[in-house]
Amino acid sequence: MTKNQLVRNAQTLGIISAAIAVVACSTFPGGAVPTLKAATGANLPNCSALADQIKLPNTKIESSALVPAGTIKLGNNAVSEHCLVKGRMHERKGADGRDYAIGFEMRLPLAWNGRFFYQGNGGLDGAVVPAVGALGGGPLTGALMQGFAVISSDAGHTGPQTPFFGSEPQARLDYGYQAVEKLTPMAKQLIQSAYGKGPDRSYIGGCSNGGRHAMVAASRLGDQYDGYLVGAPGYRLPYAALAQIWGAQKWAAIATPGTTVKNPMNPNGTLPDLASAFTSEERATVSRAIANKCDALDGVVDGMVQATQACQAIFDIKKDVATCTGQRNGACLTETQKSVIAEVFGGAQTNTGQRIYANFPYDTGVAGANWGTWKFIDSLIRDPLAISTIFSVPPKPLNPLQENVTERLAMFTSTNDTYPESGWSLMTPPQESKPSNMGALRARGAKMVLYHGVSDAIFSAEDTRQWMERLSQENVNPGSDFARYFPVPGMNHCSAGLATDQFDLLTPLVQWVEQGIAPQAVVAAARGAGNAGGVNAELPTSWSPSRTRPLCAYPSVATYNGSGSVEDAKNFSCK
Ligand SMILES: [Ca+2]
Repeated sequence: MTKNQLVRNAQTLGIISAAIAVVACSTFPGGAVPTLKAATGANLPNCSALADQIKLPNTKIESSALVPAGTIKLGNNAVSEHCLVKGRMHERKGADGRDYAIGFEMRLPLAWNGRFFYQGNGGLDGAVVPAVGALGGGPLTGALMQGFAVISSDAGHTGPQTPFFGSEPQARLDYGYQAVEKLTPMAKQLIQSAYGKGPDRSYIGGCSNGGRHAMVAASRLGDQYDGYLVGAPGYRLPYAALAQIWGAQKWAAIATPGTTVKNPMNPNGTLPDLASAFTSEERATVSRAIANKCDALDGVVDGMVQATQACQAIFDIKKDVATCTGQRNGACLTETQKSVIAEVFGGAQTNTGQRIYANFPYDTGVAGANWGTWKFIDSLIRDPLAISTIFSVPPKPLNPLQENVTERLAMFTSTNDTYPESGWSLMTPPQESKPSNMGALRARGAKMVLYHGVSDAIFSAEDTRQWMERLSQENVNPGSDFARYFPVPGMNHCSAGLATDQFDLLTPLVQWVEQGIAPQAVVAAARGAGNAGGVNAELPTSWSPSRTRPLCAYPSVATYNGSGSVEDAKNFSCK
């Protein structure tokens, strides 16, 4: 079966599920969901004149210039000729005396498909990442290449202002959600001015903090976007970051005393070697133990554990990994290590038992380098900086290994005269724990597609799964007719790991919004030797370099059909 055939099969499944949803909708509140009218394209008549022509409130357009075809590539694929517009919104003097603005760029295809894509960027923002709307790990395609007009922004601060912008009251609000609120209507007006009509359909997407931006927009800007592509959403970012601090203290307690590693943020500095608590060899051992227990649950032993939920029910770190009888040798864990690992996977809690963040699923990608970097390095650098400057009221430095996480937790919901909005409020979607406010979005015909690496070490895939479950419990996703979640087994944070991490979930999202074709299975590829999007060097040599798998809408699982090559997605079905 070719990729197109698989997509067609998925479409058939989608039509069936859509039909079921229509039949069933009379029993659910809200009624049937509409399919929105498809976008129609237009051509860009002029690029260089735009900078002088476009006059928008609170906006300075700095330049507009043609970018020739092929100047930007994703993999071997050239982005066609387009117009690059650069500008700034809301230039101002900050309370800290620094100059702030919301820097942005828009890339406008000469042959436009009638759609707008807001590219949410990752990390702490602070950079206008090229507005190509790149999709999936090792991207081979993106929104710009597909004909969207794309915006990207720094979310209101520059790189040198990161993370200190977090103490400037307006800059932290812009980072949290207000930059998206301000840029969205501006971008639509700019598109109107450039093409002679505004976007017919609008989409927002990103991964990590970009996924958070999309998730927050679904809650705050439900009338502005028709499709939300939510990758590894750090939608409870302050809590995920605090869980990292809590975790660092757990690792530190069993790390080898006196060992250090280089501090990547400071060439002359060192950090405690938290990885000595759970070495890469030991993580590979745990990965193999998970595979030994769970690989066959999806019908084939292929080095991939697709049946994540079934695996959680049977994998037991204490029983399924050898216990060291003498010195640690990489192939076993001590009882103490097992206890700490179980505690970290079980999810961070305060010393009074209050849950700080979600648990993490056991999955083979625990062996990935990215997993270790997040747990053992970023927990000592990135997370403390973000917590101290952006999420806390008032801002207050912290030493990750000394911090009282219970006291810090209270600072996420506190306010004062300088910071009238709490860190929790500015970072998370309103009513994130009770997503019934998604009902209006659903009724309007908007759609959400979520994805998450099951072996993400910073934002837990379990947190995303639980959000989906809450949607169902509140009856705002009957028949999965509004939101669908695609876990990516083995994948670390947004890419990498023991995974097929190269995929395009935007195209199926557009088909769902504009054609009513609900996605059930989307083909993802491994990035083995020769992959144009960049090779994932951690893939086992036993895998074909071009292995493919369907990503399956939760709770269905990519299950082997019983015959045919295990390297080919066509021999798997979502069951
Ligand atoms: Ca398997």
